[in-house]
Amino acid sequence: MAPLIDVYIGMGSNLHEPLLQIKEAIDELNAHPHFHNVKISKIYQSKPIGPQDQPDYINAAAYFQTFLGAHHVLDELQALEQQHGRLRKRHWGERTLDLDLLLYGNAQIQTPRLTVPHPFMLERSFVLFPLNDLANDIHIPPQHSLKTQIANMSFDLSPLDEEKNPR
Ligand code: A4P
Ligand code: MG
Repeated sequence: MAPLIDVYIGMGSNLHEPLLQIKEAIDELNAHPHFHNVKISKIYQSKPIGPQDQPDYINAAAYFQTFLGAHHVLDELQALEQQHGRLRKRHWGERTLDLDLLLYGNAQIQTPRLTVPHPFMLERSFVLFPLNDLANDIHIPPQHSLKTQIANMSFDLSPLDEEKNPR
């Protein structure tokens, strides 16, 4: 039987009521038949990385376990993005819902469709601080630790108020 794999994903939105997009995505992850033991980070607001003439982002991270293969997980995440009518106007530009597969167990994957760990995660505070809410002993293959990576990173996110946070 396929092993149960620990998966971490990043979530981002900066169009069409971003907070609502993220909350709905959280509900969809929780309801997903192949995603087990779902946990969600705090929800943050962040300044855009990339083009600056776009709205601020809402970001969060999620953990779940799955028996699905990595490409199958990507299919499921892209299907959720599509359900949110995902618009992709430009590279690193505004979007209704972006779900990035950050870590799939300890795997290193490089195929035309999928690069894991996600290629830009190491330098992105809006990815690493939410991940740190989920677990602080995360290993980022091949040789990074989340703890060391965030030690020298400035905390430039704004956590949303508790009442806006789902959990
Ligand atoms: N793909 C390859 N590897 C992966 C992976 N690990 N996870 C492929 C997800 N997809 C992966 O994705 C393009 C293709 O990448 C997919 O078809 C998949 O097969 P995309 O999300 O449509 O790409 P994109 O939008 O053109 O660019 P990119 O580089 O993925 O954008 P990012 O990196 O997702 O960055 N600022 C703040 N503050 N917060 C944000 O959330 N997000 C972005 C987008 C820019 N600035 C931001 C934020
Ligand atoms: Mg993406």
